[in-house]
Amino acid sequence: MTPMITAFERSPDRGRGLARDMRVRWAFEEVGQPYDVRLVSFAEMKEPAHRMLHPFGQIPTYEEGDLSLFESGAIVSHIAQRHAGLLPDDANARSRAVAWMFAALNTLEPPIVEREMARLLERDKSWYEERLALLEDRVRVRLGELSNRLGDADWLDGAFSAGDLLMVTVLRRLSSWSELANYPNLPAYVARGEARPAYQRAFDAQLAVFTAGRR
Ligand code: GTB
Repeated sequence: MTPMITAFERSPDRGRGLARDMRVRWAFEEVGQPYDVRLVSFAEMKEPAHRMLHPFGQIPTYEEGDLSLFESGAIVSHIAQRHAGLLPDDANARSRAVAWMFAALNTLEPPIVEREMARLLERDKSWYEERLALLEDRVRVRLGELSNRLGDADWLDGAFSAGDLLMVTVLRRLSSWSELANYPNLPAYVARGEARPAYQRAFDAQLAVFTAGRR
C-alpha cells in the first residue's frame, strides 16, 4: 500500500521547500518508497476530518493502512525504521542518529522558529527590537555549538542519517538570514544535503505543487 501524506495546497513558502512536508518527502525519496500526497487548504486542516488525523489541524500527516501519524519527526522516524537507508545498522550508532533527530527538532528548531515567529507577528510591538536581539543570540549560541561539533565532517555522526536530514531541513529555515554564513561549515553542510538526488526529487515535487497552483 502506498503511504499518503498531506501538504499545503498553497504553501506560504511559495515552493521553497520550507514547510514540514519537505522533510517527509525527502525521507521517502532517500529510502525509495513511493508516496501519494493529498493537498489541503488552511480551512480543510481545521475541519474535523483532518483533525482526526492531526489533533492540531496541521500538515504533514501520514496514512498507511490502519496507521495514521502526525508530527514530521515521528513520520520521518517511522520511515527510517521501516526502510534501510536512514539509520545505521549498529545499535549504538542508530541511537546516536536518533539523538541527532531529537537535537534537530528539540534543540535547534525551537529558537529558529521563535525568531521567525517574532519577525512575522511581533514587529509592531515596542519591545520588538530588544526581543529580536535576544532571540537571535539564542540561535547564534546553537549554531556555534553545532558548527563546533560538525567540524570538518560531512555529516553529524558517520554516514548520512535521518538526523542529518532533519538538521538540514531545520537549518534551511535560516536561508533568508545571512547569519549562517558566519559558520562556514554549516552552509556547506546544508548544501551537501541539498545536493543529494533524493533531496532534489523531493524539492521538485513540492515545487511542482506551487507551480501548478499559480496557473
Ligand atoms: N511540530 C509539527 C511537525 O513537525 O509536524 C509542526 C507542523 C506545522 O507547523 N505545520 C505547519 C502547518 O500546518 C506547516 S509547516 N501550519 C498551518 C497551521 O498551523 O494552521 C510550518 C511552515 C509554514 C510555512 C513556512 N513558510 O512559509 O516558510 C515554513 C514552515
